[in-house]
Amino acid sequence: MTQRTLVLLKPDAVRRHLIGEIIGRIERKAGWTISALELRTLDQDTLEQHYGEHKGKPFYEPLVAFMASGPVVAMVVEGERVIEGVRQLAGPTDPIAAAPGSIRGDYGTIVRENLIHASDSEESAVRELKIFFPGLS
Ligand code: IDP
Repeated sequence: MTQRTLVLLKPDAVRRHLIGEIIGRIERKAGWTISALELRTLDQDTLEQHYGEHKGKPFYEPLVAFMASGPVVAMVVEGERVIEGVRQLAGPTDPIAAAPGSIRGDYGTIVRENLIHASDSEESAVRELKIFFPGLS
């Protein structure tokens, strides 16, 4: 089942010089391809669209401020079961609960600054890819 997913390497990953490490892990999974990649500072409108489901939650405003605090790497990754697969590579939202070997488990300690976003379903992937890469066919 070939799929496409949206991956964001968050501002903490860029600031900590971890993007090569994280991209390398994704690239080395057999058959997965990075088909678009861009370093970009996100504006409020994009972040509101992307994280709209969390609006009103206590972590929403600090999350948006953090996500706008520096550039992110936005990527389209394609391949076999890539939506589930990148979520597995990332690990759970809380990096302390994430297993060693996962990206969040290896590099994170703070729930907000958890290095990576990856679409969590086919429906989210379609919605998020339209926000970040509207030109994709
Ligand atoms: P996910 O990124 O693992 O899919 P979501 O629940 O969609 O997790 O939350 C989006 C992002 O919001 C998380 O990746 C994290 O950066 C932040 N976040 C989620 N829950 C909390 C929290 O309880 N405190 C602070 N930040 C949070």
